[in-house]
Amino acid sequence: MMDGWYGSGWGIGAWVAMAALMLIFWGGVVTVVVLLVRRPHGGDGAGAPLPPHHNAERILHERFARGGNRRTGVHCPAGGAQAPGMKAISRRGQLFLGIAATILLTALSLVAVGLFGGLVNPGVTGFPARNRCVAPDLPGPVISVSLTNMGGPMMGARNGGMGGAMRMTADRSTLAHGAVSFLAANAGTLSHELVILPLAADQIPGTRPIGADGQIDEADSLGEASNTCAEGTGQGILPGTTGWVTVTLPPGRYELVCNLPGHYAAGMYTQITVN
Ligand SMILES: [Cu+2]
Repeated sequence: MMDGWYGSGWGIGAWVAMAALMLIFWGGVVTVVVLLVRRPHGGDGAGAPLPPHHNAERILHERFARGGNRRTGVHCPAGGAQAPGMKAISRRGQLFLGIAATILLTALSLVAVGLFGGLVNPGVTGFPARNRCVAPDLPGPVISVSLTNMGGPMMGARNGGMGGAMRMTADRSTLAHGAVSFLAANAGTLSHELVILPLAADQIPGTRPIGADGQIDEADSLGEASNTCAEGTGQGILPGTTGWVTVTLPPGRYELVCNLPGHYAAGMYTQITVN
């Protein structure tokens, strides 16, 4: 359900805006080309001297006029300005060709941007079709959790000092006890995960002691989503993809964390309350 646009670096609005800009751009290019090609064929322009860059074309036509007619059937009018074949395309035909060329160029540009973006930053900028995560129908209420980080790949490589650089946000903070599913979408540029830890009565989220390895103790984990495009435990949720997990939670407070080295310290935690 939450595949495709969710977690993609570009929203649908950005793609629509880019498509519109490309349409305008290519429309302009095609219009200019059509005008340049058509200009010498204007009805009363036949007598006007041709600009230097048309010399080659004129020579060609003079050659056709001298010896080409009998063999090729190509005919050039006295003005010598009409290209062979061009006269066969009507004004409406030119308009149609111009529109078709504009649409084709726009489509090719969008495909190129989508493929190029996907290659440069897999799963983040590419077309939604590249994001193959389609979560099955998950049991119970489904909490959508967003995993994000700002900045480049260096961010979070070391523990500490990056407070606020990473975020974990859930689309709700309270829910009823029982079976619940967490759907974690990685909208960042690094791998992330979602681990569910119980919070003691007086425990404040974000204050767990952090070890020398940049991680917190997750021995009492109730479940985790750290599998790319799959359920449960794995090697981390890759950028632009999702992972999910279903757990049964008794009433209480819980802390959702990302326990990849340095990420908890950088701010990847949030609290939920089960009633
Ligand atoms: Cu993380």
